[in-house]
Amino acid sequence: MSAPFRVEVVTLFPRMIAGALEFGILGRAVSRGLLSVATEDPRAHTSDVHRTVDDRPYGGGPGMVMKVEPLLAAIRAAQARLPPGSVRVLMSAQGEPFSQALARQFAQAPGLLLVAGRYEGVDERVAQLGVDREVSVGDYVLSGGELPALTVIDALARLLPGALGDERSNVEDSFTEGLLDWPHYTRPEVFEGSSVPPVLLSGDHAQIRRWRLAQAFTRTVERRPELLAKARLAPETRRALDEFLAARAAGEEDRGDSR
Ligand code: 9D3
Repeated sequence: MSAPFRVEVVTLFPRMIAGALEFGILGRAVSRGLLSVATEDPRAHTSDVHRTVDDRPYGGGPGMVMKVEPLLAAIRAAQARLPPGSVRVLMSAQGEPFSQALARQFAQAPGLLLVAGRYEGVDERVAQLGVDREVSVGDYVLSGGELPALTVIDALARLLPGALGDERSNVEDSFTEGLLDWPHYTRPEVFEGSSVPPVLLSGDHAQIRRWRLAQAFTRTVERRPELLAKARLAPETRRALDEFLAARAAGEEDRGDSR
């Protein structure tokens, strides 16, 4: 058995990280030895009686800024436990957008160090001296970098060989990667007057595959058209999409805006 993928998280709230690692696929990846996550608390790298990790911003203004010394010391302590060449990432609303492509990149690295900030921000010298890149999980305001760090860990863990148990999940994903999912149903067949699409009960697996693909195409075109351009599709899926789009474009005049 190979060594686990190692992640270090620098955080003032280590229990936020530890708690999330108990559950689901993440929990199983850890208990199976595929993933190992450790934390380093900057507060352990203070020397004053108050264990100060924040201070007032130069230039004034509201809020506090995370001090550079405890944060850099924590980063260096965590880095020392990781293999050389591990990627160091500051979770930051100013960072590049996180994506499946970045998750794939990180999963290929020897190890990963994630820095989660709190307060109004971290001293810019942490970004300059302590990390290799900055990553955001989306354009909304959170209270700190812990949930973003967990988002990265979760996406990465799913890519580790053996993490999903059923490896088909990742293989099947690869056919429609970058598209929105099709609708899912389970029993009962009718619920409050709403029925399961008959094709799913037909037992005709070729038909079911076609229906699901068409649903994925329709939803993606209608909800997230920008995804289509960068979707990494298998050649057969790409061909089916081109046919779908051609048919849709041809049908557009009679259909108008009523869809
Ligand atoms: C504009 C003034 N501040 C908002 C009241 C800026 C701000 C400070 C600290 C915004 C967010 C945060 C804490 N956020 C993160 O550490 C964070 C984050 C996020 O908020 N959104 C998306 N991705 C990330 S990664 C880290």
